[in-house]
Formats: sequence, C-alpha cells, structure tokens
Amino acid sequence: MTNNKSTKKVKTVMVTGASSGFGLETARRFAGEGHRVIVAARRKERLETLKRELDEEFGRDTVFVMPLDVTSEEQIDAMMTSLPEAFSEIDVLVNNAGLALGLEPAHEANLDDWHRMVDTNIKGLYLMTRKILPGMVERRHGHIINIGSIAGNYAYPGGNAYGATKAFVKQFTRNLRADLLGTRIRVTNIEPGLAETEFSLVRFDGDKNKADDVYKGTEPLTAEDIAEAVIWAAQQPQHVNINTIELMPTSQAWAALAIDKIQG
Ligand code: NDP
Ligand code: 8X3
Repeated sequence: MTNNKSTKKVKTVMVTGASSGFGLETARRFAGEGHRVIVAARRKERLETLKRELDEEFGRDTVFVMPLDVTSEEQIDAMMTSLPEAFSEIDVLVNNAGLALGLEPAHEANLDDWHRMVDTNIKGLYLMTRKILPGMVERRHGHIINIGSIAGNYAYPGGNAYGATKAFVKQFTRNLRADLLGTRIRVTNIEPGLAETEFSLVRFDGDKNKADDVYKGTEPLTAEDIAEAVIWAAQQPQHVNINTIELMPTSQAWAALAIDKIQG
C-alpha cells in the first residue's frame, strides 16, 4: 500500500505577501523542504533579498521573484504569461497577502481603509484563485491554502471590515471545496490569532509604539508557527483535505459577551 505522501515530489509553490511575516516564513519553509517557490508582494527589494538568501542556502535556483500587487487583475494576468517554464505549473497557492487598517468603531472608520482591506483581502484573494485554479483543475492537481483569521470567526470592537473580509475567506474556502469536489484539488483555510509580524505596524499606519503595545506582555504566535501549520496542511497525503486550522497563542482566549447596562 502506498501512502501517496505529497511531500515526495518537488512542487511549485506560490506565496503572496512573501516580503514579510507569515508569507516570508512560509516561503522559507517550502524552499527548505526542497520545493520551488514563487515569492510575490509589492516590495521587490525584500523579495530579492529573500531569493539571495534561499538560493545561497540551498545552492540552486529555488526562488522566482514576482513583484505583484494582488489587487491588480492586469498585473496578475501579466504574471500568468511571464512565469518561466520551471515555475509555470503552480501546485500550491498560498493566498497570504492581506492587511488590517485601523481599529476605529464602524461609525468613525476611514472608508479608504475599508476599500483597501476589501480590495486586498477579498478581491486580491479571489483574483489569484480564479486565475491559477483552471491550470490546477486541468492537471487534476493542486492545493489552495488561504490565510484567514480568527477575526473572521469572532467579533471584536474595531474588527468591523477586517473581520468581515476574513469571514469572506472562510466561506469562499468552503465554497471552493464544494465546487472542486471530484477535481482532486485541495483547499484549506488557516485561521491564526494574535501573531507578531508587521501586521500591527501596518494596522496603525507605521506607529511602532502602538504596534509594540499590542504584543507587550503576551507570548504571541510567530510567523514560524503559522508557516508550520501551512506546511503541515500541504504535506498531508493527497486523500486528506485539511479544511480549517484555527490556532491561537496560549495567552489568548475569548472574552465574555459585552452587555451595555442601563445606568441609574
Ligand atoms: P505582514 O504585514 O507582516 O505581511 C503582510 C504581507 O502582505 C506583506 O508581505 C505585504 O507585502 C503583503 N501585501 C499587502 N498588500 C498587498 C498587495 N496589495 N499585494 C501584494 N502583497 C500585499 O502581516 P502578516 O504576515 O501578519 O499577515 C499575513 C496574512 O495573515 C494577512 O492576510 C493577515 O490578515 C493574516 N493574519 C495576520 C494575523 C496576525 O496577527 N499577524 C493573524 C491572522 C491573520 P508588500 O507590502 O511588500 O506588498
Ligand atoms: C489578525 C488577528 O485578532 O488582530 O487577523 O484580528 S486579530
């Protein structure tokens, strides 16, 4: 009997948001497992630094740098026709690029922030998926790993549009599974809780003190923890589909439901 471990074959893995945080560590881990990795994000210099690091470490042409804004359908179309042959058949797509902006209550939130979160976390994710999926279906082989969030599962003050974008990721993942039944394509949603990356720096518009405060006194998840979950899901045998992984730091849990008590 064969276990059909999908780890045995060298795969081509595309990671969006690979210039920082979860994406960068995930790219490192896939390269370390012997796979070819397409690293995509807007900050090209960071991607090139990562390529130099990984090519040197593994002594081969492991990484292809793809400067990309996932919100641009035009750029994604151009990417699809410009990938070198060795990287052109994507086996694993890690839809990780994303961001939260602001923590104001809905009635005070900046509408431009909402537009950007929807464009990146929803539109960017479905565009990447829609463009790459047909090749996977044709080859009857592929795995889409989305990075959702606990923010898509539980409400918290100021989570408004960000949490809603991650609820989209959750349901989109499930609906993809429904559509892809019979194609052998796997789909997974990873839902992390508090993790220390550049996430809060971006959320608070570069305010480092505010960002550092989020993690002060806690033991948050690390980018390596999330990369480990991604790799684990990808390395399951072909007949196993990991639907969802929700992970939180031990130092994080749910709070009680809030109640507004009448005064006096
Ligand atoms: P980082 O800010 O460290 O990384 C975000 C990455 O997304 C960067 O590489 C950034 O690259 C990329 N990105 C943002 N916008 C775009 C765009 N338009 N096109 C292409 N790439 C883009 O944060 P994390 O690593 O923490 O976040 C990764 C994912 O994990 C996000 O989807 C986030 O919502 C999610 N998440 C984060 C949690 C946390 O607590 N940190 C918890 C749960 C989920 P560049 O700026 O170079 O384009
Ligand atoms: C990031 C986790 O709780 O800051 O998705 O929204 S949280």
